[in-house]
Amino acid sequence: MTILFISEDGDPQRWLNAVTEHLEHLEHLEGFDAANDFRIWPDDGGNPAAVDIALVRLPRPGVLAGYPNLKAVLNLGAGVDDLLADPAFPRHVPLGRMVDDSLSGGMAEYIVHGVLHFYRAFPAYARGQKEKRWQPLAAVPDPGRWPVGILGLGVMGRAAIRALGPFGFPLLGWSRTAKDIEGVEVFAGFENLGHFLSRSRILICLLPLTPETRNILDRDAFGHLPEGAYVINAARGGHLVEEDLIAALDDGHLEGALLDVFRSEPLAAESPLWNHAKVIATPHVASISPSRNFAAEIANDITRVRAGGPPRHLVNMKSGY
Ligand code: NDP
Ligand code: OXD
Repeated sequence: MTILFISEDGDPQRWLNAVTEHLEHLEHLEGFDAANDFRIWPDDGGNPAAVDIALVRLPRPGVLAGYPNLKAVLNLGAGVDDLLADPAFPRHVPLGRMVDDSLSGGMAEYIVHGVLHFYRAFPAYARGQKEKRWQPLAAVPDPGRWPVGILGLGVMGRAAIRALGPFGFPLLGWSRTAKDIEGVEVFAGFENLGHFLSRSRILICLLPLTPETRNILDRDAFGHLPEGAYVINAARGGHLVEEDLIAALDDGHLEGALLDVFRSEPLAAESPLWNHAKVIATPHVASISPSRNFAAEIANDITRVRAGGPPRHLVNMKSGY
């Protein structure tokens, strides 16, 4: 039985280090011998039939289909859209994803930073500083007049909600299924999306990327947002129609955007988003992976899978998240 690490992430070594630095977690696994039972793709010496678990971070499309006896694929990240976009992905194999407190804690910090940045008018003060203009705003704004709408009420959305709770913003949430979350007005389904958007002064996207949610942040959605609204996208670049965002910022309907993810990453040098006066761009770092608990989480899942169970955070192949 062999664990295979496969990554074509921009920096696969970073991921490999995170796995191998903590091999002692794996060595606690019964019968696990790191020297023989852990392999790194591409590995032409090994027998593909011996591989029972694949640890993956952006594997090359088609690669996983070459391992006929997989008991699980464990994704070293939260989002699985890249994996499921591969037509050759072995859909009969249980797919687990990363969920842990340091990933969601990082996201919560990022979202709180973004919301406070816009609410406390930091973009205006940054412009003032450039122009050496001493111009305080008249008063601290009233958080009650800054409703924050969160698209996606899963692990990340709920972490953001918990972190935003103490600031007093009215909180709105949107998800596929109806739910009851204390202190949050929840809207469910596309039939209620327009109403949800029309109430959100700051819109935050924390949805998984699926065929239903692709391009959800488009001209139509921006049209529903109130005049002067802000957009934060920390989910996936495929949610956002970048030209529509730029148009809504340029015509003054939207006031600003904080973007962590892009349709193509790294963001191309010629992208107008780099220099747009109303855009803040960060390089996919809302949650910094690998997280602190990374290796322990993997070891936990490997133990479960080898005992015949599913990974702890199993992806639903039908819904795609
Ligand atoms: P979850 O699976 O825990 O939550 C997904 C949420 O989205 C659920 O509330 C779900 O609704 C909702 N949803 C899914 N499809 C729809 C739909 N069609 N209509 C309405 N709501 C929908 O995911 P996470 O919170 O863990 O992660 C979300 C995404 O965040 C990841 O997929 C990843 O792309 C991104 N991410 C980005 C990071 C970064 O560093 N920038 C780091 C980590 C994650 P319901 O509750 O009804 O099922
Ligand atoms: C992600 C992650 O899904 O880094 O973006 O975990």
